[in-house]
Amino acid sequence: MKKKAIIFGVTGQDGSYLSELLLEKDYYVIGVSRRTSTSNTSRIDHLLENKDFIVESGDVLDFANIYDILWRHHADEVYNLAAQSHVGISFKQPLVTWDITAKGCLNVLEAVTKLSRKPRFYQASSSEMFGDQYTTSESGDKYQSEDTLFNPQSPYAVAKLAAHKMTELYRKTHDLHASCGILFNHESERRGENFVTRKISKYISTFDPLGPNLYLGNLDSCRDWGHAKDYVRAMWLMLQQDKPDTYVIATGVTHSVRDFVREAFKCVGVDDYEKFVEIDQKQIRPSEVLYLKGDCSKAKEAIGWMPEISFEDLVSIMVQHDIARITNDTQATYSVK
Ligand code: NDP
Ligand code: GDR
Repeated sequence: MKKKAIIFGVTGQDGSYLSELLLEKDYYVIGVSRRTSTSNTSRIDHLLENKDFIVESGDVLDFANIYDILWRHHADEVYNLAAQSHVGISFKQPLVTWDITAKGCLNVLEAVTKLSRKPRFYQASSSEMFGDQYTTSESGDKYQSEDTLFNPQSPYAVAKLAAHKMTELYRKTHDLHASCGILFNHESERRGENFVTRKISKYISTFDPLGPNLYLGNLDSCRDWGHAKDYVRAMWLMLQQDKPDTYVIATGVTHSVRDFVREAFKCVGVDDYEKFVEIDQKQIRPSEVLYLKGDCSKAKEAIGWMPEISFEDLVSIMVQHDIARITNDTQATYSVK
C-alpha cells in the first residue's frame, strides 16, 4: 500500500524538495499551506498537477484545523517544517516567531497524540539552538554534535529549542515515533531571498562593476552550508528507522559569509570582490551566532546519511540558477515586446 505523508510548511524551500522526494518514493503527499493574500505556491506549482499531491489549507496556529487535517488523512508520516524561519526577523517579531515556531509544533504534536493511529513525526530542529556553544576535540577541532550544550541567541532559536525539547518529551511520555533533525544551514536555488546566500547569488546574477554595491551584515560569522536536497533525504531516513531519535545533519565543513561572497564572485570571474561589498548596519543582529560546524557522525553511522553536494557546487548552482533566471526573464520581456 502507498504511504501517506503530511507536510506542514510545504510551500517553503524544504517542503518543496521533501514533496518531490516523497512523490519519487511513491507516497501520497498532503501539503499544508496557510492562507496568504497572494499566491505562495511558486516552489510547488510544478507539483500541483500530480494526482498524488494535494494541498490543504491550514495553519499551525489553529489546533482544530490541524487536527481536522490529520484526522481526515490517516497519514503514516507527519513532517513539521512550518516556522517563522528568519533569525534576523525574529528579533523584531519575537511573539509571532514564538507562536508559529514553538506553539505551532506543540499544536501538531498534541493533535498527533489524539489520533487513534499515530503517525511518525519529524520536527525541523536547528543548529541555531547551539548558539555560542561548541565542543572542542583533543586535536583542538571545534564542532557541534548531539552532545553539545544548547545556548540559543535569538527569539527564533529559543522557540526552536522549546519545540525540540517538547518533541523529545512527547517521544518519551506519549510513546510517539517522533524524531528531531538538528539541521545546519542548507540552501538552494529555492532559498528565500532574504537569507544571506540567496541575497548574494541574486546580486551576482545582475553584477555590474559600475552598479550598486552588495550590502551585508556580519561577514565573519561562519556557517556549515549544505544543499537542501541532501537534507530532506535525512528527514525521510529518520522516519524509516525502527526507533525515533535526534540527529545532527551537517557537512562538517564551515565557511564564513566572506568565503561565500568570494566564491560567488569567482563564479563570474571577479577576484577583487572586496571593493564591491559594504556593511549595512541594519543587517547586524543584536546577538549573533559566530561559529557553526556540525559533526554528523551519528547520522552517518545510524541512518546511512551523507551529504553529496559540496560548498563550491552549492555556490555555483545558486549563482548559475539566478543568472539563468535573469536571462530567461530578459528573453521573456523581449518576446512580449
Ligand atoms: P522556509 O521559511 O522556506 O519555509 C517555512 C514554511 O513554514 C513555509 O512553507 C511557510 O509558509 C510555513 N509557515 C510559516 N508560518 C506558518 C503557519 N502559521 N502555518 C503553517 N505554515 C506556516 O524554511 P525552510 O524550508 O528553509 O526550512 C524548513 C524548516 O526547517 C523551518 O522550520 C526552519 O526553521 C527549519 N530549519 C531550516 C534550516 C535551513 O537552513 N533552511 C536549518 C535548520 C532548520 P509560507 O510560504 O506561507 O510563508
Ligand atoms: P541563519 O541564516 O541566520 O544562519 O539561519 P542567514 O542566511 O539569515 O544568516 C547567515 C549569516 O549571515 C549573516 N549575514 C546576513 N544574513 C542575512 N539574512 N542578510 C544579510 O544581509 C546578511 N549579512 C550577513 C547573518 O548575520 C548570519 O550570521 C538559517 C535559517 O534557515 C534558519 O531557519 C535555520 O535554522 C538556520 O539557518 C540553521
